[in-house]
Amino acid sequence: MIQLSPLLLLPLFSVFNSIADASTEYLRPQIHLTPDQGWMNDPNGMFYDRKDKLWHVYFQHNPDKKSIWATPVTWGHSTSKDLLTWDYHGNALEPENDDEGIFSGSVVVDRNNTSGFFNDSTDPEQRIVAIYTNNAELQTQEIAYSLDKGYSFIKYDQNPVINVNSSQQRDPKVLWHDESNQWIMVVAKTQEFKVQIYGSPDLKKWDLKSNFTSNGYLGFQYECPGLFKLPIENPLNDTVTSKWVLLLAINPGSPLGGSINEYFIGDFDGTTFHPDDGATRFMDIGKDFYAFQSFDNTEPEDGALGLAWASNWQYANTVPTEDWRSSMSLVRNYTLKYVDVNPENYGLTLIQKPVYDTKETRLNETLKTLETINEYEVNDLKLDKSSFVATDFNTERNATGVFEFDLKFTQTDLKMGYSNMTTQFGLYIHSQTVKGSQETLQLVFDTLSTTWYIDRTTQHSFQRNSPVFTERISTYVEKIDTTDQGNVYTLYGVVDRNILELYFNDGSIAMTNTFFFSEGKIPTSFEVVCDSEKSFITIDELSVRELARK
Ligand code: KTE
Repeated sequence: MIQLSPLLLLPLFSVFNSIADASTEYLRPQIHLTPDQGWMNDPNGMFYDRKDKLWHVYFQHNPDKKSIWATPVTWGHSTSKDLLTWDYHGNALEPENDDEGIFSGSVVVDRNNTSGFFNDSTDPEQRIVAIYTNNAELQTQEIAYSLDKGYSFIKYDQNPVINVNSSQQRDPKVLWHDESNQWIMVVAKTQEFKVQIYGSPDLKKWDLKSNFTSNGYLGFQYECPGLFKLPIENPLNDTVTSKWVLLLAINPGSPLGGSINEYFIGDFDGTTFHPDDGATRFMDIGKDFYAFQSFDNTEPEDGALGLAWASNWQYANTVPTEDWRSSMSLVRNYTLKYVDVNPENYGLTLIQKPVYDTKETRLNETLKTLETINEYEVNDLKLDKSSFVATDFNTERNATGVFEFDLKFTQTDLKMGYSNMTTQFGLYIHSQTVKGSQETLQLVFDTLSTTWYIDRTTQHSFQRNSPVFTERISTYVEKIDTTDQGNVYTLYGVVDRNILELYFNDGSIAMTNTFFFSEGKIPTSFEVVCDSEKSFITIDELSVRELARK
């Protein structure tokens, strides 16, 4: 019996898929970054060009049509003015040999020319230096500089800048540390569970300062570390108004299966990161948020901006899109905030909110790239089984499959949680009807467990064949307020063709998951459902906006 290696099976598997759904462009998100063609994973080298007001994202890429992770791994490159629509520029960095990879890394703006790569012909705001892992026999850290604002790079002729004779040191994220007047690099010594912290005056000479070791949920290996200082939205006093956050990714081994990002809150002194406690905190408790990276060179006072790869190594190579695979999450703004973790604990947590042309920023002329083509609102509704709450959008015209929604509700009967009969209410996101069938993405609140879950079961053959594509994913959510009516919760969500991003309680819990309707179906309508004769939920506010790009 010929033993087929898993990698060999992949193309076979994807051939079956393509028979099932000839064109898969209907699954391509419209306001999330995707590769025009080919494979995408980790975001790399993200920076904001303040002079041209242009956002740059590089990403792990293989532009050929197989759309699976394979060498040569390159840095693909896209730019955006509005963080929603992206222009693809092909490869910005390529390995010397086709069986090698330019693995993950970061970019810094070296405005004071500490590297010596630049002269006056390059605007200080556009002195771009990339720091990345060269993956060959060994994994070594290299640097390259750009003289054309980041579209092409010249590799440093004394590379590598760090070589520890290992095949498992990768993913350097570099930042300027004002307080100690040096470049700081966090890089993963993956299977030793170390985030190594190096310092440098010039991006060329690096000294190992410390190791952040064996913290958090270990999984199989650490990957893609990060480090940034975040403002506290509601400081307890006027002395501690910001904290440092160290980020890392683990894959495989997430408690949800596959890949996940975690973070630690603490202090950084230019040498060592000191976590405030031993807790493991996950950045996003969905299955499709990995290898997060923050932008370099943004205005720090409002928080850090960043995004993650919206997929999971458990099934990234087999998701049913053919000419391209995967997307990034929306760009999110990151801050810290004290919240009621539970009735007896008031603690700091990461707050994340999508940064794009939302209803708040719609007045901001520079981000006028989205328009609301359909709007639905319902307020102060005591929901029960007899309620009929559904958008009445005209689905015959060309639906966009892109929505944002806001929900604020009060659980008015708290006793419901103590019976053995659970009661549920939820948002059903329906597709249009194709050949007599409609598909639904369910978002349900279960009173017995005071839990939100999504059910992303669809009719797509991919899901029948992918046992680890978990179909129900849940999270508990603490109430955000209590009134004399009951416990109050809020939820903001964005659904965009094949991705659902949920932000509970003003961004204190985030959950990102992809889903795959079949046969050309896209999200076109919302319905609020409830299974209880006796009302236990009041919909205080629900608004649904169908969005279109101008
Ligand atoms: C890739 O499977 C390996 O060889 C890792 O688990 C994936 O590694 C390579 O992707 C990451 C980074 O650590 C690498 O730099 C990059 C994380 O494409 O997704």
